Amino acid sequence: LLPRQPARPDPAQPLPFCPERSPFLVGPLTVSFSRVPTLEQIRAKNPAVREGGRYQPSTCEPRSRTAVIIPHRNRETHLGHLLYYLHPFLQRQQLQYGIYVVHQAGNSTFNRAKLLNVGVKEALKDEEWDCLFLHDVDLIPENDHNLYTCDPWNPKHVSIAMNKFGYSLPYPQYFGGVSALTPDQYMKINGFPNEYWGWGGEDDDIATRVRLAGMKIARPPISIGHYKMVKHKSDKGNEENPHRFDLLIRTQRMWTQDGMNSLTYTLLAKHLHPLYTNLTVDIGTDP
Ligand code: UD2
Ligand code: MN
Repeated sequence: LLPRQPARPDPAQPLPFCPERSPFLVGPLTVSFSRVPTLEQIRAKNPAVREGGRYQPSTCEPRSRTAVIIPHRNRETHLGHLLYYLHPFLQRQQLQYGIYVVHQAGNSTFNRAKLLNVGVKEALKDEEWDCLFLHDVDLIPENDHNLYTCDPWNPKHVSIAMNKFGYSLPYPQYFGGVSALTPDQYMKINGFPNEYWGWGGEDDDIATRVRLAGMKIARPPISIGHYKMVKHKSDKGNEENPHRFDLLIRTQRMWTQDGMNSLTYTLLAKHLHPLYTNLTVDIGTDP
């Protein structure tokens, strides 16, 4: 007589929800940039990640489907560090997730906020994501209790304590680095501004949009929102935006006209890399 086989989950039966608190969380993490992992090494450590950088838990129904959207150009080393830490981090949180890298084509001035709008638009064509994580490529979360889920009521600013600022919030309205919005919240603020070319200002514009749309900024506890930023110099093609203060004066007038409802771009390529979905996009040039 053969021993009875353990019951396989019946594909017709819905899986139970994942527990409210994942049993795999470990809390504070040690993050080091001394070695740059190769993409092969990262793949080998994350065998359950599917093409396009997608994952979902096999034994339970995730409590959030989260898209991580990363604006990118010419930061391959940083991308390696981020993917190395982020894939296991998100799997320990038992999330369904996808990672999108939005790559600005060409050499004209960089535009972080517009790239994020493109990422949101494209990601929502793939899946009904519950939560959008807008994520600098060079910021690594240092505590996995920092859940990559959204606040149901308010846009969440997540990278609140960075090594770069002595692990404290630099100023109350600060919204740079990593933030998380539901698609509804994202549309309610008309997305991010498209008109900030070069470094700076766009994050403060977004914080103002949140307020003007009648919401507040949610934040995780300061002890949990820890991030380590890879040290870097300022990039060629992302010089300080000299117009940022003029633009910030106009946010109140402009936010309903400049954003998701005025977004134009050309998607040049969409490639399902084993560890992320790469979107290469022509977003035009600084006028
Ligand atoms: C701060 C904010 C950032 C943004 C920026 C002003 C923090 C931690 N972050 O970042 O969210 O508000 O100020 O615009 O305070 N990038 C590329 N290639 C480039 C240039 C930029 O990939 O050539 C991407 C990359 O994801 C990078 C992000 O844009 O992390 C922000 O640029 P940054 O890291 O140079 O600016 P930083 O650290 O002052
Ligand atoms: Mn940075």
